[in-house]
Amino acid sequence: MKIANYIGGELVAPIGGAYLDNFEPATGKVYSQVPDSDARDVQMAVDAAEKAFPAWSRTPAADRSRVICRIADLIESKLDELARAETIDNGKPLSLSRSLDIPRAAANFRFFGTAILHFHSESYVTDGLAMNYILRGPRGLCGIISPWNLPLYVLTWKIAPALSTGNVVIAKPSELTPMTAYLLTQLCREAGLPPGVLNIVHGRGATAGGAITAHPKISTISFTGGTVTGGEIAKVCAPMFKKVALELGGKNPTIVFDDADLDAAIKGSVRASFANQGQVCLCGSRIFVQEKIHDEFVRRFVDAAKALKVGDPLVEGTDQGAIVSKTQLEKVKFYVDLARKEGGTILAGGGPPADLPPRCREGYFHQPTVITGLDSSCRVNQEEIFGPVAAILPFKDESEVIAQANSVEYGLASSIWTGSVSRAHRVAEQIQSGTVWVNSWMIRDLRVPFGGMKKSGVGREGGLEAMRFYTEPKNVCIGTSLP
Ligand code: TXE
Repeated sequence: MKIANYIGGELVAPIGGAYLDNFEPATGKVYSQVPDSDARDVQMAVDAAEKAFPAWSRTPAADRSRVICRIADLIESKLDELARAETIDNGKPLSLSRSLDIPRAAANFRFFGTAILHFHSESYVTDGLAMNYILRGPRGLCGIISPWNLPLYVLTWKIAPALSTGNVVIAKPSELTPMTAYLLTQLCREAGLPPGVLNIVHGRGATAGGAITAHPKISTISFTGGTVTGGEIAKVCAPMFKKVALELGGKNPTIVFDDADLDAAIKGSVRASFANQGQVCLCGSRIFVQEKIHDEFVRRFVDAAKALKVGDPLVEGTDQGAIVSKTQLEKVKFYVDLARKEGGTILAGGGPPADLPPRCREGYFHQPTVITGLDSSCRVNQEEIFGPVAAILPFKDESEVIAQANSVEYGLASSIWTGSVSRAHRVAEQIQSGTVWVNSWMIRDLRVPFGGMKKSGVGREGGLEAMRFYTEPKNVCIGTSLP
C-alpha cells in the first residue's frame, strides 16, 4: 500500500517518486510505503497553503468551527479503523489506541474548534489619553512537525488550534508512523475543509522536515520530538526570526513519600513508567522512594512490572506492545546494558520476552525493565531512554529528593505521591518541570499550559497558550484626547 501526500486538497505522489519502507513494529515486516518527499513537495504545499490562506483566515470563526468539529465527529465515527491503523503503525496496544490516542485526536479538534468561538482579546484605557485594544490575527503558514510515539494525538494537538485561529498548515508526521495522518486527510475532505488549508507532506526529518523549517514563507514552527532535533530546528529558525514552540524530551521524576497511599502510588508509577512501552515524553523513568517504604515498594513494583503482559498489540489483554522501530529498540538495549556496566541490578525484564506469538517473533519487543542500585548521577538516570525502563532510587528527606529530581538537564513533568497536602504544595513549587502531578499521572486537561523547562523545550501549547501561539497580537491605540 502506498501512502500519498495531501496537498491542495488532493492526494498526490511525491514529485521525486521516491518512497520509504514503513514497518509494522510488531512483526518487523514492511507493510506500506511512505513518500520520501523533498523540498519540491514542500514548495507545492506552501503554494497551496498560500492560495488557501486569504479565504480561510477571513472565514467567520463560526464556520471554521463547524468544519473543525465535523472532523472531530468523523474521527469518532472511525474509532475502530483509526485505532487499528495506529496500533499496526506504532506497535502500541490496541486498547490504548482505542481509549487514548484516537479519542484524544477527536477531542483536540472539538476543543479548539469550539475554543475559537470564545477566544477574545484584551483592551486597556490609558489615563484619559487613549484606548487600546488588541487584535489577534492568524500568523499565516504554520509548519508542524510531529513524532511517532503518539502519532495522531500530537499531530492533531497542533493542527487543531492552528486551523481554528485561521492559519493554514503544512504538516509532516513522523516517517515511522504516517498512517493515521494519511487516513485523517480523507476525513478532512469529507468534513469540507477547503483545499490547501491543511497540507500533509510525508518524509524524512532532514529532507521534508528540514525543508519546512527552512522555508522563508513558513513563519511559525511547532515541533515535538527529540532534544537534539529540537536544537537543530532552533538553529535554522533563529536567524529567520520564526516563532517556534519546541516540546522535547524528558527524564521525569516520580517521587513517592512514605506517607503516600502505597497501592495508588505503585499502580500510578507502573503506569507512568511503562505506558506506551515507556515512549511518552511524560513517562516517569526515575522513581525516588523514601527509605522507610523503599523495600516494600521495590518488591511490589517489580511484581507488577513482571505481571504486565507483553505481546501482540492487536490482541485484547496485551499491556505492552512493540517498540516503534529497530533503532529505538537498540537504544533501549544499549541503556539496559549500560545499566549493568554502571553497576545496576536488573530486577525485572532486561531483554526481549521469551514467549512471543509466531506472528511477532521478528518484532521489536522489550520487557518492562526495573533497575536498582544506580545513583542519580549515572548516565542511565540522566539521559532520556524513551522505553520501558525504570530505575528506583531511595531517598531520605524532602530536600535531598528535590535536589536529585532537579539534577537532570530536562524539566518536562514530574509526579509526587504523598498523603500530605502541605508537602505536595511545597515540593510542587520547587520541582523544575512544566507539569507536576500530585497523586496522579498524565491527567491532561486540554485547557492547561503544556511544555517544558530547561532542555525539555521552549514555549507552551494547550488551551489559551496555543490560541496565542498561533496568533499575532497587534495593539491598536486610539487617542481619545482630541476634541
Ligand atoms: O526523533 P526526532 P527520533 C526522543 C526520544 C527518542 C529520540 C530520537 O528520546 O529516542 O528523541 O527519536 C522530524 N528538521 N523523542 O530520532 O528525530 C522527524 O522526521 C525537521 C522524544 O525519532 O526528534 C519526526 O517527524 N524535522 C519525543 C520528528 O522530527 C526533523 C518524541 C521527531 O523525530 C529533523 C520522539 C530536522 N532536522 C522522540 N530531524 C517527545 N518529546 O515526545 C527529524 N525531524
